[in-house]
Amino acid sequence: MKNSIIKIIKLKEFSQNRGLLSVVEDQTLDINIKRIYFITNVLKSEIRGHHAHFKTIQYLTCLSGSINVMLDDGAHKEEVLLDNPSKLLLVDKLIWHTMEWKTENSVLLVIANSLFDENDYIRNYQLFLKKVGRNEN
Ligand code: T46
Repeated sequence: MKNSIIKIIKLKEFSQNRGLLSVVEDQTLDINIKRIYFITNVLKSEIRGHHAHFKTIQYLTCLSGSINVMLDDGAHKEEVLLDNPSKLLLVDKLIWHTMEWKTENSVLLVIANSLFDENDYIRNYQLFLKKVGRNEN
């Protein structure tokens, strides 16, 4: 049986009556962090992503609200709901991904191992399938 594409890291968390504190430390991740970005002000049902990266490896977490992430390695598709800031989802290179905002104004935080480079994006699904050695028919 094939391994799941979904790899979740559970963050160390400190929950008291003052709220929830979650920690990402250098050793939590298998990457050297080069960039952090966050996506805010998104309407409910909006779908973003629709691409893969040649080299970039990322970790996604939903800081507030809920976002459904679909991952596709060219052979299998899997979905995971990010609805908890203590869950970090690994999105490896050469994984086609889309993110659907299940709740308006959910906040997506992304930790990446590269600086932004548009040439690292594969935005055409057929090219993606070719790159991962699959052809759709
Ligand atoms: C990803 C998912 C999870 C920059 O100029 N610098 C940056 O660091 C980023 C991330 C984006 N941009 C520009 C590129 C586009 O002109 O911001 C614009 C919107 O980017 P995009 O349409 O790719 O956004 P999403 O939400 O579809 O994808 C983003 C990341 O771009 C992508 O790498 O994996 O979040």
